[in-house]
Amino acid sequence: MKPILCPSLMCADLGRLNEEVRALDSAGADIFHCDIMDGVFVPNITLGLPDMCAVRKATEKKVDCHLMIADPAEKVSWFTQAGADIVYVHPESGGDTAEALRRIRAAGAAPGIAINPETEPESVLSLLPLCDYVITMTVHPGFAGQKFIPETREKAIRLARMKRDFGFTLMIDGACSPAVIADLFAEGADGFVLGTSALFGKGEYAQVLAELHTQK
Ligand code: S6P
Ligand code: MG
Repeated sequence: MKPILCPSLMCADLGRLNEEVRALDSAGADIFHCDIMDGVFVPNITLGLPDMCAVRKATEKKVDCHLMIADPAEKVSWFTQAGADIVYVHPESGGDTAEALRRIRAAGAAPGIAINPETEPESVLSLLPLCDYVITMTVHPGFAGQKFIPETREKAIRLARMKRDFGFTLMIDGACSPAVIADLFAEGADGFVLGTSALFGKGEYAQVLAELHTQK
């Protein structure tokens, strides 16, 4: 089994988004990660719906939307209708998270939650049966280029053990360096969001992704 590698497109050259996605696709990327922010739930705004649509047009591979927006239940359909394969919502962002997850599934996409560094998995247990994917954030949501928060490692390992009971795919987002990927893949995480710590600015995409795919 190889780690699932998900380039974070907010870290790509957005002036050449179509070319970037096509280059990453042929270089071996597995899922394209779109960070959608509203400046309310997090103090930043990055990609929006038109960017996600442009990504969708550029690849046949899976596209995910990591929604960092307040009260997402009313808005998940914008992203499922635009062709997102996976939609993540934050239980910390308000509104009815279970309803958001049900709407994502009803629209034919895979539902997921993304949890903040401070959120304990035990506090979202009732949501886990509704999820195909879980992202555990290893930085505070909002910005690329942050430092890995060491306390999140133990939680990622705990979540990896919980996969047996709930059957979700576990993804790690935030400061995923090659060392973090090697460590947490060995501990049972399935996939990693790749930003400035492992992919962008690190050389040829094909070579970087091939090396990251080669984990024991
Ligand atoms: C942050 C966002 C992430 C970042 C990614 C950047 O809110 O959810 O997906 O884009 O973590 O990676 P890096 O390696 O620069 O931390
Ligand atoms: Mg993200």
